[in-house]
Amino acid sequence: MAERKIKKSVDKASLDMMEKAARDGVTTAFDRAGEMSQCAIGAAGSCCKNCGMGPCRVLGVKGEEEAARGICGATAETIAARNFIRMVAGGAAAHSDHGRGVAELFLAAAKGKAPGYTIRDEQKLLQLALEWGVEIGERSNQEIAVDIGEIALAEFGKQEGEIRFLSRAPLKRQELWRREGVAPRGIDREIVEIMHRTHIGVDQDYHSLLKQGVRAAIGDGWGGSMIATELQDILFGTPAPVLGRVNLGVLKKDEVNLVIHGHEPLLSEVIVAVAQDPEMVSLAKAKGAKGINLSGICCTANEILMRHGVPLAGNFLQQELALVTGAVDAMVVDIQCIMQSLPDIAQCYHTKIITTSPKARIPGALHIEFDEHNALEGAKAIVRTAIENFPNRGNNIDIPKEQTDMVVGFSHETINYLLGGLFRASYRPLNDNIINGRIRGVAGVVGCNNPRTTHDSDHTSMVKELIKNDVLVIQTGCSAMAAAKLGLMTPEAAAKYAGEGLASVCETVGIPPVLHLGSCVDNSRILMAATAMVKDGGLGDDISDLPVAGAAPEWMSEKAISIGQYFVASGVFTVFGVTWPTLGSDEVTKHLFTDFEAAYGGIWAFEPDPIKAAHLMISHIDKKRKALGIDKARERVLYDMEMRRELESV
Ligand code: SF4
Ligand code: MSK
Repeated sequence: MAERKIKKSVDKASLDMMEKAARDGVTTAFDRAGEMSQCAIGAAGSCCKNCGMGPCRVLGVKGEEEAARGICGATAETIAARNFIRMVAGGAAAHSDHGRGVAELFLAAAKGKAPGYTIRDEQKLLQLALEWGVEIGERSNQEIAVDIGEIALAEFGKQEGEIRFLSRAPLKRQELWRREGVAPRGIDREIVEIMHRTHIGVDQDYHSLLKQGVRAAIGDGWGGSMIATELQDILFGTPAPVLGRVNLGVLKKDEVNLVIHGHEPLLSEVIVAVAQDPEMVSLAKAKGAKGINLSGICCTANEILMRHGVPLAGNFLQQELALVTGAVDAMVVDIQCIMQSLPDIAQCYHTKIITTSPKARIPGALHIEFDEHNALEGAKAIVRTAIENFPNRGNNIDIPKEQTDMVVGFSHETINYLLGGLFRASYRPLNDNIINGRIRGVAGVVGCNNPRTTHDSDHTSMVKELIKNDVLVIQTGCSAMAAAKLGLMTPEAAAKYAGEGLASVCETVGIPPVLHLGSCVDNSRILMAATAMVKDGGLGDDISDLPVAGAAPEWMSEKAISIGQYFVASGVFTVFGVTWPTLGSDEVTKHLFTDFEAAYGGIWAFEPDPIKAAHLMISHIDKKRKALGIDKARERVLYDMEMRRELESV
């Protein structure tokens, strides 16, 4: 086995389970990453396999011959740009098909065809009705919701005009998108157009290809993902602050452990209710367990954590390790980020792997298909399967002790309320504290784990560096879980890790210095938070004027590329770590890293060192502060009693 040059993880629970996996003869992604040498040509975006004449490799690396063009004549620029926007298409499709699934369930629920689902956030339903021009009058919530569901579904297949949520963006941003020709017409259309343009012999100008990538990514962030977030909030409730816990220590030795994994919380919402059903709890007790313990992995977990406080067992690279504990009686998965190795690993223990989506089948897994018309029965069958498997546990059980408290549930609405209060909900206090320099800026740190770098290390190093420098951090996805494991999502973390200015604001408002905003599709909440900051005034008139930055230090999925691209297209400086998929073309890389700023006000950057990357973000934030004329304010952040009293009154 090849020796890894990096540490596998900074998380003790994960390291302990890797050791147990080795003792048990189980191979995980950490081992496979060590064994699998990475193809430098593919990693740089210089391998094209878009037709049967190829694959064509067009990058010269040590020991490799350089070919200037593919057989069809495609240049290194064309190939890198095509590969890059195909990643955007993959990511945008994943988020958006999730959004479509939510819209379909939403419509079925509104029509009374999905028993067990109801409207939980009436206020948000009515707000959306007003926004979309849906008649409210004397109509019932169900009638209004039918119209909303139909409009939402139509957004995916729309052929002309613009997707509706673009009108949420600052006016200047909307004008920019129209001027640049990147306002998406329909969510699906822009994704399909990427697949068309990147077919052999179609679009062969990297500028034009990358522009279509921008258009499809905007359709993800301001379209498919935003629809998913909005409709999930209406259907399942908008998250509000709730206590949670994270890490493998949340698994329980004496209870039935059912782990929920994936991204689409449609069925999991019902599983949460069923697991509390006295009939199910009695059944668990009859099988010798003390109860039923739900926990989660990846973003379905983030969803049910934010809404119900269900604990997180771990992030992407901990999915296999959860099984290695020997204590998971069933793992139910829906879509995205699910490793095909799970059923094989499950065979070494007693775990049942249950797939539920017709779009995500895995050989060796038990399939209990999600049926929105009968979700309750499906959820009961899943919970029962876990319970009945409890007595089959062997003796080879080792649950790590590690688990950390966290406060989660910072939806855009919650931040608004916490900062401004019930009667004057606004982002004004945040803007004021940015203007007076107590908060230097805001950073969105998101994305995956990647075993090509040390698990959780880049996330936590970057986040600590940012908050130490008075940058408020907002997070989603697996990155949020990494920070939470270190204890960064508790109010106490402000005094321990944050700079004096940020800490003083956090202590006054009672928030952690690192806010958990939810799942991958909830990156749309970050877009809404940035827009609210612009609309509250004092920080320019576009997202690109704000002292904000984005990052995905341990990214691996195509979804992360799509998210990064819509951050950039929305005017945000965005830095990725680990690897960068266009390094095979200097021109394409320069276009993304430099030229994009003139067009979109946001740019990409690549920096695998998380501390250096944090300082790129801080420099960008300082550049924006200077442009706004608020850079001087930072110099007087020395607190006398008067300033503290002023802060208390904010
Ligand atoms: Fe090679 Fe062109 Fe075919 Fe790509 S599309 S595999 S570069 S011949
Ligand atoms: S789950 S896309 S590994 S964040 Fe959303 Fe984590 Fe990345 Fe999947």
